[in-house]
Amino acid sequence: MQHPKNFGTHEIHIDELIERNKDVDPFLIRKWEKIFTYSFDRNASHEIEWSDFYVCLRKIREIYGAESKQMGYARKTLEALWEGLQRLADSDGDELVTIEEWIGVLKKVDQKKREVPKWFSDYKQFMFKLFNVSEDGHLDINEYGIIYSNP
Ligand SMILES: [Ca+2]
Ligand SMILES: [Ca+2]
Repeated sequence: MQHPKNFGTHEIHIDELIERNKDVDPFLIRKWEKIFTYSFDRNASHEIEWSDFYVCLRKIREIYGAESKQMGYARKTLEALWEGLQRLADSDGDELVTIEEWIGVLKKVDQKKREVPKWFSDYKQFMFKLFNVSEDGHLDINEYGIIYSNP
């Protein structure tokens, strides 16, 4: 799999991010950075790119099989999610979403209505559907662990 040109060149310096975003509560910056790093940046490249979603897809293939319904659904949904995220966050169009671009998006959303972007809820809903969570809406931690364990 080909990586975008600047893949892996964006290190995250949390103090600098806080310094550069003085209009945002440092607590929020730290929180957003954690979401970025632990929920999305699956290959620890310090950017979000298609490979991060692909890691997830590969995991699903391992669990359910390449021809499974889950796999078909996951592929379609993850591709759409990645395209959505690019449109939303990748302001310089280099196929990498950096932490700066990420914070830029969340900043806008958070200040307007303190509501998560539609993209976020779509992603969460996707994970819910895929892993068949219990009806109270809480993700089964064991099922969640499968996908979020190390590749
Ligand atoms: Ca990444
Ligand atoms: Ca970018």
